[in-house]
Amino acid sequence: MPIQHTLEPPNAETDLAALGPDVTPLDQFYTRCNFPIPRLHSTTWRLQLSGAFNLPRAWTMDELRDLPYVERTITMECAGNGRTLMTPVPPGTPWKLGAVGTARFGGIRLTDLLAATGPKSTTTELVFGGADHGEVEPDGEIPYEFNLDATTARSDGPMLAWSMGGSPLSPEHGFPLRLVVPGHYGMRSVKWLTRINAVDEPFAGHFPRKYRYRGERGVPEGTPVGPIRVRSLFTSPSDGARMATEPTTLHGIAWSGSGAVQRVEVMVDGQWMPAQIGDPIDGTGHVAWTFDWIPRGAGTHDLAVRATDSAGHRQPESSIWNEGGYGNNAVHRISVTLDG
Ligand SMILES: Nc1nc2c(c(=O)[nH]1)N[C@H]1C(S)=C(S)[C@@H](COP(=O)(O)O)O[C@H]1N2
Ligand SMILES: [Mo]
Repeated sequence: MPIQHTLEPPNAETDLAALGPDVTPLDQFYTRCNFPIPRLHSTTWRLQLSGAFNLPRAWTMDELRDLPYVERTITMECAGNGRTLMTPVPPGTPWKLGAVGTARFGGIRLTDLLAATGPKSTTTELVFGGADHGEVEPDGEIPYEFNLDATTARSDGPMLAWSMGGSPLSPEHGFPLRLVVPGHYGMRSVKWLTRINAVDEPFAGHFPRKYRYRGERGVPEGTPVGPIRVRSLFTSPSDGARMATEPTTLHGIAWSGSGAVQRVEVMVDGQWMPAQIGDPIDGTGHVAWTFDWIPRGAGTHDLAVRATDSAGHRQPESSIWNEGGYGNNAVHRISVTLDG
């Protein structure tokens, strides 16, 4: 069952055993809500385009459905995933490692909507607005809003999705329409989308100001949190498992926002060895991996897994701290006890 952090608004993460090898079961998919869920009706709902569009107007769901339908399998991960493994633990939702999931999204390409509405050539960013709102420090009452640079917005990846796993989006995942930006941490994938504003200067709203790397060794101060950092996880066995002393297959998943996963290595008995990786299961090079382990003997064994992506990024050996607790992609370590 998912691990519930708060009920109102719902924030819950997935048990690692429910991740992989393919899509995440919908009822287990992690949920991250900053504010109460807005209850929207698809008949009265509109997507209002404003700012520097040639055709700034409101779209109904039926009008959006006239654009070419696409379906894509996409891995989403919250930027705070793994926060509680940093020392000291930064403030924020106390995610362990299950704020990640893979789903089949259905809807339209953002670029097709932009082709139909023509943001002016001066547009540098699009600001996506959700119908949810609430009180934050120090800004007071604000809606959820996040920006996306115009180049990424016009690329083939981002989707406006109305379905997930073949069903209409559920209220907690953004009904009736959300943005999904593959390869970027989840905060950019605005749920309950009702507004897109085309602007020609950097958007300085609360959330893009908050989601920055601050105080992280080796990263320029204030770098916006962006692409998902390469990461791998054990999905079975789970940390602390007790098993028989016999050959066993270790299972897991690996993904990256800046290139396909190229290599997964498992450490047993203090030595890194290659795991078998399967075909990519989504458009961002997410894979399932296995490792056939022949244990040396009974007792407690420390295991670790790390991935390398096609851009050459490899997971760090241990967590690298920052103020917000974002982007922690340290090597995943578990220990299992084999009965003698
Ligand atoms: N409107 C709105 N969109 C949002 C959020 C939110 O609070 N409000 N949370 C964001 C964050 S931080 C993440 S990680 C993802 C989570 O999407 P999910 O709940 O469908 O898994 O939604 C993003 N989009
Ligand atoms: Mo997030």
